[in-house]
Formats: sequence, C-alpha cells, structure tokens
Amino acid sequence: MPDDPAAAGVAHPTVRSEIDGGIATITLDRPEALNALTIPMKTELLAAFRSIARDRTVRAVVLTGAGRAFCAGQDLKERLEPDPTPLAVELRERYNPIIRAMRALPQPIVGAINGVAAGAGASLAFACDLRIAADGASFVLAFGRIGLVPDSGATWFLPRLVGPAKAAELALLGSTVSAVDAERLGIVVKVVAADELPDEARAIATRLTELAPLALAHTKRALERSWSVGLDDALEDEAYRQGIAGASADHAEGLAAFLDKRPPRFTGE
Ligand code: LHQ
Repeated sequence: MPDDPAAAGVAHPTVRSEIDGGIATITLDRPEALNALTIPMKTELLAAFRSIARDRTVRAVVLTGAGRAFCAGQDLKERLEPDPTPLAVELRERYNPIIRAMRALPQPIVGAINGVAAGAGASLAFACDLRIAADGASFVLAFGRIGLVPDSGATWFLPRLVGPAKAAELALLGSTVSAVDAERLGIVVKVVAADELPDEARAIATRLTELAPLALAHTKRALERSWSVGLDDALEDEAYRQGIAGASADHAEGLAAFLDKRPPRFTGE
C-alpha cells in the first residue's frame, strides 16, 4: 500500500496533519459524512502516523475530528459499492496497520473526542493513549447494529479500559456511552465544553512535550507490555527500560534541573 496519499490518487486530503510547537494535530476531515472512514482516508491516516513516527521534532500527537463528529467508523456507503474488499482483508490491510502504528508510535497520542465516535471510530479513540471529550461527545459500539463484531482493537481495548463486565455490556448491547459516563468509566480523563476542547487537548499535549521523549516512549511500551506478562517479567522489563532511560542525557538534565530548581530542557537524547 503506498505511504504517500498523492500516490494513492487522493484528490482532496481527508486527513489533515499539522505540526506546531512539537505537537502534531491530526484531523479526520470528512465532516459531511461524520468523518466516516473511506479507503483513501485510511491510507492518509496511516501515512500521517508513519510520518510522525519518523519526526523527532514531534513530541505529542492530538487526534481529532472536523465538524460535529469524531469519526462514524467505516464509511458504510463505500461498502455498498460494487465488489468491496472482503471485511477480513479490509481489517488486515487497512484498519489493523493503523491501530498497530498508533500503539507503536513513540509519541503519546491525545484523543480529542469532539463528537460521536462510532464503530471503528470508537476503536480509533480507544487506541489513543489518553482521551478528553467534548460534553456532547459519545462512544457507540455500533458494530452489532449492522451484524458485525467489534473490531480494530475494540475487543482488546475495551476490557482494559473499563473492565470485563462493563466491556461485555457495551460490546454486546452496543449501548451509547455519553461523555459524562465515559469519564466516570475512565475512558476519558476529562470532559470539557466543546469550544474549549482544542485548547484543553493542546494543553495536555503541551505538558507531554515538556517531558522526556525517550522516557515517555518507554512508559507507553511498558504499559502496553504489562497486559501480556506476569509481574516477574514486568519487573525485569522495567529494569531494562530504566537502564536505558537512566543512561540518557535527559535523565542527567532532569537531575540537574531538579538541583538547580529550574524547568528541565529535554532533547530526547
Ligand atoms: C455516514 C456514516 C457512516 C457513511 C454517518 N458511513 N456515512 C470495519 C471493517 C470494514 C467494514 C465494516 O465496518 C468496520 C467497522 C465499523 O466501523 S462498523 C460501524 C460503522 N459505523 C456505524 O455503524 C455508524 C453509522 N452511523 C450512525 O449510526 C449515525 O450516523 C451516528 C450515530 C454516528 C450519528 O447519528 P446522527 O447524529 O443522527 O447523524 P446522521 O445519521 O444523520 O449522519 C449524518 C450524515 O453522515 C448522514 O449523511 P446524509 O447525507 O444523510 O446527511 C449519514 O449517512 C452520514 N454517516 N455515519 N458510517
């Protein structure tokens, strides 16, 4: 699959990626269809994450949607076009690489959930490291309503975010989770007024840009790994990662800044 959206024949980009002050903001940009995911859009989104992964000037990422929705999941109208890609192939070749790229990204991703996140759109939100939501946002596990199974990581993320009992309820009943309930369940860290969401998301991302990039990348990886290993392995993994972080220039800078009573200036080295 081409990495370059232009090579994929994309006339009007449906994913915007802007970098400013060490923060990459990725905006899903098909508001007329509630940012439902088409093939070009998935190609562009994957390309955006791959490009950010290589960009050492980016310290944090914000993922959001244009208009009133975060993302309505798979574009269902595209599925009705002649000869659609079989679903298993679509997932393996287009959705799963995006989820893997998000989880493998060294930089933390803040999901700024501006509106409804449905189906694979909810999965995209779950794949972020942190989420904040606008007060009108919601999460809809819409898969069952159209005879499908939760996908793009939803069955993996959901029990980890909300516990097995609530995950079963949400996945099986496909209930809509309001922003307030999402905060109560721990899916989002904060709910804010819609017009405050971009600034709030940027404020969280800015805090992340002020931390040591290497340590953040290892923290993200260690948290992820903790789900598949026992305590013994987790302890060893922490020791391994701390060995790397402890030998970094950023750790020396953190110590020096503490002693000097000044903010640290981390470089990622
Ligand atoms: C849409 C969509 C949409 C196209 C709103 N597609 N146009 C992965 C692998 C491959 C294939 C299968 O699926 C998957 C995973 C999935 O993502 S499955 C789940 C797919 N998503 C859904 O089932 C959600 C469908 N959408 C809805 O249920 C509603 O639109 C929600 C609850 C998101 C929002 O409802 P409303 O606020 O009432 O908006 P609306 O329904 O009026 O939608 C506004 C427009 O957006 C409308 O277009 P129109 O031209 O009539 O104004 C919709 O057709 C369009 N739209 N979702 N997924």
